[in-house]
Amino acid sequence: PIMLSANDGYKLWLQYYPIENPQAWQQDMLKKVSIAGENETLDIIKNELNIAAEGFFGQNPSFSKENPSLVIALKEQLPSYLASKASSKLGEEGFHIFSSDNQTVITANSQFGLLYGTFRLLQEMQKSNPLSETGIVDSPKVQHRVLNHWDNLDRTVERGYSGFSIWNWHRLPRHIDQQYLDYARANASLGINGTAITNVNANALILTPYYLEKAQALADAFRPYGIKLYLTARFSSPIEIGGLETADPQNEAVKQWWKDKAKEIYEYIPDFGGFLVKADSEGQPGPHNYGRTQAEGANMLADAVKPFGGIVMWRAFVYSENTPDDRHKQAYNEFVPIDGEFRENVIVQVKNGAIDFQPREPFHPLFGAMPNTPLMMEFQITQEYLGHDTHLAFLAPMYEEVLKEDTYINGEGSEVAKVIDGSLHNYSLTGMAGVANVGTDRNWTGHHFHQANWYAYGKLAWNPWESSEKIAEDWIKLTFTTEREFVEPVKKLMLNSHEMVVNYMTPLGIHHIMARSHHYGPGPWVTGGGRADWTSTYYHNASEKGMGFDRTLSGSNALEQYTPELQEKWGDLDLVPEKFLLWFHHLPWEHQMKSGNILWDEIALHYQKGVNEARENIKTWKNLEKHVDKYRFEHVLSFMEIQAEEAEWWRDAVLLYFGQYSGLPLPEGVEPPK
Ligand code: GCW
Repeated sequence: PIMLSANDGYKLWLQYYPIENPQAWQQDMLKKVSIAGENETLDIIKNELNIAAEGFFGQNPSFSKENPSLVIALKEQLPSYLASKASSKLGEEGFHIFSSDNQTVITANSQFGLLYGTFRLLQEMQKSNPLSETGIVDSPKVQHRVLNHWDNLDRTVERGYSGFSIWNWHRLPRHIDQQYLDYARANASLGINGTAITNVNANALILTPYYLEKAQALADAFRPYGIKLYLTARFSSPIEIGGLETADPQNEAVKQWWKDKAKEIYEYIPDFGGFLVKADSEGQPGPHNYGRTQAEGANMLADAVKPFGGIVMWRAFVYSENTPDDRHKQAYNEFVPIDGEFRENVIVQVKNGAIDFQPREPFHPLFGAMPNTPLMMEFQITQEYLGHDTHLAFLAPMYEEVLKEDTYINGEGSEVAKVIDGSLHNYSLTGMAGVANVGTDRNWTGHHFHQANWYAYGKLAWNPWESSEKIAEDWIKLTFTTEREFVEPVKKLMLNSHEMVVNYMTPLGIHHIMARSHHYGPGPWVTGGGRADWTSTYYHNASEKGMGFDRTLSGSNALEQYTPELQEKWGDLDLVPEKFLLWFHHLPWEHQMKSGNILWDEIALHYQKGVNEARENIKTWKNLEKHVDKYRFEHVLSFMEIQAEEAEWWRDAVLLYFGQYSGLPLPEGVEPPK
């Protein structure tokens, strides 16, 4: 049996493991540190330097103003000869790390800039990257970098696979658990500056004094880390907790109720970030209940928080079973006509794809289509449709694929990332949300490697142009070791892992064929009974004639929601990337693929490929045993074995099911089902 050790993963990417044979610059830098001023954030910085120096070199820095090796100060506090060397482009949250004579300087315009700079410097040290001549100048490209917790007040987590909610409502507000601070610290180390702590399928009770007191305690704990707190607002709250008869956004009493509620919240939390809202979707109440638009609903809440500087993040995940149209088209149809009707402090939060966090989706057609309304990205970090906790899937390549896709809205070079950083339409508000995968598991995220998805989200929210390769490499070095023999194979494995999952779950544009409601494992057979748009057959349309969702002119024509450049490319069988083939087209089983195979064979070979890759990962990992502590080694191995076994389950289930329709034998190289 293995005893739990310090390496149970709790320390995430902040391991600060000993630096072997440290170079002089590494050791010297943390010897004598001068920190200008005193406040809680500076205390956090000090603490961080202590933990890091202890971990790296087994020694603590001395904090002194005399001859410091490291100077941490706001720009305005620096002596002029240093201030003149600091970049003038730091903004509110950016930082500059540079060397001058024998000193290293971290400077910024705010405490939080200093905090981010400190974390960055420590990360560079752990990676043994010496500072370049110019040092590091960096600032976030997105304003609101927010985690969304789908955490319920009873501590269950919707789509959460890493234990229970870390918010212990029973002990709050009096007990502030160390885990809250560790959570805030981990976020700050990535530059995440907001957290919406409650489920978007919201419980109105969170807005009552009993819970506001608890939320206040969390907000107080997070504040020195630069993290703002947001709450989800249930649209029917005025009825449920306010005693009103309606929640109609045009009703004066309702408007006043929200204004009073906002005022009350700001008494508890003076820097409250604002509301996150899911309305008119999957049974949630919303403005539709009163014949009002999404803008009318959002604006009412926006007016309420406006006097206090709050914002409303209004989700575009609006679709209804009563709309005969392809679900793919509904959000676009609903929101594009009201572009420009939202208040200035509303940002519309759009999932990366039009359906729902599938292993692969083309980008959501709303990106680029609302030049007059700020849009923010919503990525899912938790793996609802990607094997939950046990299937290793590094999601940065999936996020990157969406961010770097060209919308062509203002001609070539109109990437989704430019919608998100605001540059394409000059948005005054920008943001990115990540649906958190954090829970009470000792290692926070279930699978050790899924810590990397939290990390990746943070890095991409800071800079949507960051590459997944860099993210993977940095994360591995910070979390495990800098040894090349470990870093290279693990990086390769991670970078391929999302595609591997696509291969054994939903290759070639197949989507939403997971088992019903829990979405774990295959369920292509899920038909009828309940909502059509929650069944697999709605999406794959398999029959003797073939399979796929025809979204071209002959079908739902969802393609029309994209620019002509993309319509041309994705609508044309010769041009459409095969990864989107069955997303946009319904094709016969004998359709000729680029490889020369027919569609059926190609599908089968993808499933087999996914299985082979999952098996291969086990071998790769076993070869790396000597580089990893026993606990993490065994934990990851055990999950990889589950994954390989379940990749087979996927392959067998899906091929047996579709095989009934294709009536074709499995091609050579595909193992017969067990
Ligand atoms: O992905 C789907 C999930 C729901 C979720 C919903 C949403 C919070 O199956 O559990 O509800 O999306 O994003 O609102």
